[in-house]
Amino acid sequence: MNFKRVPRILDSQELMDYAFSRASREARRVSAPGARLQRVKKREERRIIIAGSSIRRYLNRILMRIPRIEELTPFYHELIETLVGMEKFTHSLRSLRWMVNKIERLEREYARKVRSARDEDEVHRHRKEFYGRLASLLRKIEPELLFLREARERLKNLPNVEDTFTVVIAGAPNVGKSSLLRRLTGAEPRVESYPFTTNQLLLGYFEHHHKRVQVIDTPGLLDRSFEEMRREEMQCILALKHLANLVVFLFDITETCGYPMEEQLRIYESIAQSFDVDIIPVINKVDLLTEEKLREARKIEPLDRALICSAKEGRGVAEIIKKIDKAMDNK
Ligand SMILES: Nc1nc2c(ncn2[C@@H]2O[C@H](COP(=O)(O)OP(=O)(O)O)[C@@H](O)[C@H]2O)c(=O)[nH]1
Ligand SMILES: [Mg+2]
Repeated sequence: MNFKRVPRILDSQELMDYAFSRASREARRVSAPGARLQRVKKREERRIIIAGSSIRRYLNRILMRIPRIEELTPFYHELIETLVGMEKFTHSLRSLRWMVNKIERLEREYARKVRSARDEDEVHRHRKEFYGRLASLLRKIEPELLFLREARERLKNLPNVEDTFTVVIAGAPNVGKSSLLRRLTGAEPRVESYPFTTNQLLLGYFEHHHKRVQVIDTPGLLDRSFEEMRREEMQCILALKHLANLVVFLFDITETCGYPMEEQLRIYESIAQSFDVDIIPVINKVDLLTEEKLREARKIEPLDRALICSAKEGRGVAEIIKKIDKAMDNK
């Protein structure tokens, strides 16, 4: 899934300049034997074909390099819907396809007219008329071209995620999400930007029983309750739910993260309500905990069934992997 490969989208004027100047350049090289009229015809026919086909080729390149809508995962589908609107997007692509066919027909029609013209004046008249019709066709798709130009800008920096079993780590800031990600995947995460926000996604991978697992940490995204979010931001965040097969939600009952349990539980609720996958609650920083404190915390739902771990020391991480493995089997 990559919009970076889509070439810069030219507007109708730029497209015409490009096509007409190529056509003149190439037509000058035409040298046909025989009578002057034959030569003029050959040259003008060439101009028509080069002008039309260079526009068609350019539009086809765009169409080919834009990721296929039918192959988009629900995650990207949702992001495109939020960022540019899926309906307008598919409409614009349809217009481009229509334009390619239309130009091809026009090209053939006018090439034929030029070939059967009776004198030079007629040849030039047909060629000029073709240019005029081509220009007005291109002006017709100007709104679609401008829309696609803007869409490309917005979509070229979408995060690169894999379509594989995905665990999203959530929880308040400083509870240990990034530490756990590093523990699980044994590496520094890859960083990807996330649209509409200044936030990033951190991605890591591990293999368990020959199955590949993608682990995502979402600093600044899934670490607060959703009440205070802007609409677009919210929608982008909700796109994450299409990505997640499982959520690991970290609690820090020592509250050294700076967020009281009340707030942490509120964030948990937000996520439980908007993600329809299993959430594994995990109490982190167990190395700082007394038995007493842990017993006390266990009285609150969902901590009663939480796993315990220390992302710092590695304790309990194997149990989290076991749970992930079980969730993969049930998928
Ligand atoms: N004592 C202890 N500290 C931890 C543990 N996990 C994370 N930390 C510390 O908590 C702070 C925040 O961790 P980080 O992984 O950046 O949290 P995030 O903001 O949720 O990604 C860092 O100083 C970590 O070293 C743990 O299990 N035990
Ligand atoms: Mg972090």
